[in-house]
Amino acid sequence: MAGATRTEFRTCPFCEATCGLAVELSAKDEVVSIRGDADDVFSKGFICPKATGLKALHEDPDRLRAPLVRRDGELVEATWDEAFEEIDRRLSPILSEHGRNSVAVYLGNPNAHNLSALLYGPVWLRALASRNVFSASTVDQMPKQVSAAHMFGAGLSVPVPDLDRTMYLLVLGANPLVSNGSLMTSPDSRGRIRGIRERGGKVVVVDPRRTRTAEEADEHHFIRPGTDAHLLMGILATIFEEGLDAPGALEGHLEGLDEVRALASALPPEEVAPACGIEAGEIRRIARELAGAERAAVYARIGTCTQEFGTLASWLVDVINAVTGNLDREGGAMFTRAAAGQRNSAGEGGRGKGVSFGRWASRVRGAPETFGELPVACLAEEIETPGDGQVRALVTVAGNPALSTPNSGRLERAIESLDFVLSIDIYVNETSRHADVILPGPSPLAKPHYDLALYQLAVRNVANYSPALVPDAEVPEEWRTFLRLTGILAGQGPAADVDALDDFVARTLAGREMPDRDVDEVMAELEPRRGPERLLDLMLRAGPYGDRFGERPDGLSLDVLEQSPHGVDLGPLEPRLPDVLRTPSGKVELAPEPLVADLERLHASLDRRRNGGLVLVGRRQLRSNNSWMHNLRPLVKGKESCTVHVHPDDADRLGLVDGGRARVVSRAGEVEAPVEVTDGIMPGVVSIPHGWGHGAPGMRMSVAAEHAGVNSNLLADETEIEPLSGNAILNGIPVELAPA
Ligand SMILES: Nc1nc2c(c(=O)[nH]1)N[C@H]1C(S)=C(S)[C@@H](COP(=O)(O)OP(=O)(O)OC[C@H]3O[C@@H](n4cnc5c(=O)[nH]c(N)nc54)[C@H](O)[C@@H]3O)O[C@H]1N2
Ligand SMILES: Nc1nc2c(c(=O)[nH]1)N[C@H]1C(S)=C(S)[C@@H](COP(=O)(O)OP(=O)(O)OC[C@H]3O[C@@H](n4cnc5c(=O)[nH]c(N)nc54)[C@H](O)[C@@H]3O)O[C@H]1N2
Ligand code: SF4
Ligand SMILES: [Mo]
Repeated sequence: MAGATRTEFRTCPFCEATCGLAVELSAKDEVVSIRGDADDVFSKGFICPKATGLKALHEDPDRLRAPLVRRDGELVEATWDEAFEEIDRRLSPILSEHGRNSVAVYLGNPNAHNLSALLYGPVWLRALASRNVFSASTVDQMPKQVSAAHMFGAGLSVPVPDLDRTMYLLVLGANPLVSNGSLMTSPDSRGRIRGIRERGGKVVVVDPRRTRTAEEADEHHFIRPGTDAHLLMGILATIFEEGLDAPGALEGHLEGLDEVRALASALPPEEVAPACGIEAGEIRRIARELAGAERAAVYARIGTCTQEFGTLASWLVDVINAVTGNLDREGGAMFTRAAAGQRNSAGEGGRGKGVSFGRWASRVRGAPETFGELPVACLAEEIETPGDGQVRALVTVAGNPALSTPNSGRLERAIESLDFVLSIDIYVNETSRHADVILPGPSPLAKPHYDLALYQLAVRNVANYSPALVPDAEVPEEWRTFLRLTGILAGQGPAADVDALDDFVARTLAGREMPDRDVDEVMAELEPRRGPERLLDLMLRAGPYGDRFGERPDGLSLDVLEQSPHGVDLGPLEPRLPDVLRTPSGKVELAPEPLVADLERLHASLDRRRNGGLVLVGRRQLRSNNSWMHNLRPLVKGKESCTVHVHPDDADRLGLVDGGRARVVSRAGEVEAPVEVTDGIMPGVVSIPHGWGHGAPGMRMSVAAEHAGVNSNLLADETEIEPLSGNAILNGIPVELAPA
């Protein structure tokens, strides 16, 4: 193809790493190539194989370009007006007859990467006012948010390891070389982790699988799934017992140090070792090396969250960081200071109201609310169980709960029984095939991008904005869709005045972000921007680096970011205590009462008999992203990857052979998958990746159907949740295997 091309720069929207891309476009706006942006201030040219999937996604003929409405049982194309009329016709009577809670919501992972959804999602949710809000958070990081809220007073006040300066990194239940980092925005995690070793530091990985990250580390320990809290208690106990605790300057900011010292003394390494499968002597050595390191950080992620003791494990990570003096210290675990939208930078710093949980509970199981949402493991029963408040309709936004949530077989059957389903989604997939109306969003290249959420967790303070690159004449940006939905939910009908609603949203935010300034004046300064760009400009300018509308002329604004296509580097992380705190005490709460109370469960688990049964864990794959990128041919080509990993000893015992097939059975369900025998997994543990199991009738994902795989969440048990966070237990599921 001859002809002139141009190169535009933008942030990859697919995962938390926020890599800079150089997108080469033809004169006709076709994507010619996608490479890493070598000048990106944060990623410096790094990308992973998923980035090139952006071209395939942009061009994917299966990606929806028009709304679909179910007519006579078939999903058929409709105009946007027809689709909104249908939503009003079907949804409004359910709301008026059965009340707000009769409509449930499920928000999926891509919402976290979507500027429209981050800014306008709360608007339509407020208009809906249902208590039945569910999201991917309760199959993911909710335990970490709950522990962070208890300790630091806000749910996104999650300390991140200062990867570029630490000298000792202990990683539990995370595989950043494949996932590219989570609750740790860190493009090129591999390079940054290698950097630790190159400067003479040490990396230790704790995982029931020998992952790519483990292979890059100095040391790897297999751990029995679900026992990270046990291990961390053993480490903490050693630190206190051997007098290695050294909070130093931090001590004045800590509350509850003596209490955690006493609690830890009951769980020394010798007590917890049999549960974890890691020897007591090794636990002690890890504790000594961690405490002895000049600068160290403990980092834990999804393997420690989606398990039986997720909130305890999440808490103990930060307790250890604190008592070793590594919390809020260079090279330790630090708080990012984001340029926009950060709760812990807003208003008066140093103390606050904290967060309260359990303000309401789920109707059937009585599971407490966290941050305004209920555990998605409860969704099926809320649909199935008759009575006042029964869920009769569902709105999914960028989510695929039919694959991604526990006992998804039961959930899918429940979804089929609903009176109305609206999916705001770009595919007809396992979930949206049950919808009555599907509203698509545009290609990622046709919308502006700014990582409002993920920059709050970055290992460096950065800001990078990408404008829409190629206009999409057919598909409106999602914020317009959300505001039209808001109109319906507010009883204004299907033809709401989107611009008037947007003005209202912007004025409200202006009042909140710039409380001391006249709203009309602030609004005038934001002219002529509209939609997410107006709100983002406002948040950037009001934020900690902002121009404050003239008060700080050199400060940040969207104008500045527009002139910086490779991003703006705001420097390395800096200590933020006590300003970052929003706890009522104004201290870091080391021993919050609900967490202390949950230790009883941990103690009780020590007596549990381990009778040689197998347990299932998941795993992420480099060229896959949860359930939704399997329709992109460049990412799925090659050998089938949805296999069950089995240790050779277990394979021998069970008569399983490499390349053969196994039937995997749990309380919730069963699947049959190809076997891969590998000593990269702990004996007694098997692993199946999640997000597979495609090809169901009615789906319109032709490539994914050719690479179907199996749905591991048919095996996960929806009846067991972690009590403090409501998080699903997706790792450590008891299973039985037999040759198929
Ligand atoms: N067993 C097991 N289960 C797991 C996990 C695990 O480790 N093990 N991990 C869990 C985790 S961490 C997560 S985050 C969840 C993810 O689970 P979900 O969030 O439920 O699902 P995804 O697979 O991310 O699906 C994303 C959906 O968004 C749609 N989509 C993509 N881009 C856009 C867009 O720009 N606009 C709109 N409107 N739609 C879009 C896709 O078509 C797809 O339907 O899965 C969880 N489930
Ligand atoms: N390529 C790719 N990247 C992704 C995604 C993807 O699907 N594909 N998904 C994105 C999403 S939504 C998220 S949330 C992040 C998650 O990012 P990570 O948290 O890094 O996720 P995983 O790679 O699944 O790593 C979890 C590890 O925990 C281990 N594990 C399981 N159970 C236990 C346990 O009980 N204890 C311990 N210590 N370890 C355990 C597993 O073996 C696995 O290696 O990744 C994001 N990035
Ligand atoms: S690591 Fe994540 S952000 Fe970076 S290129 Fe890959 S998918 Fe995109
Ligand atoms: Mo996730």
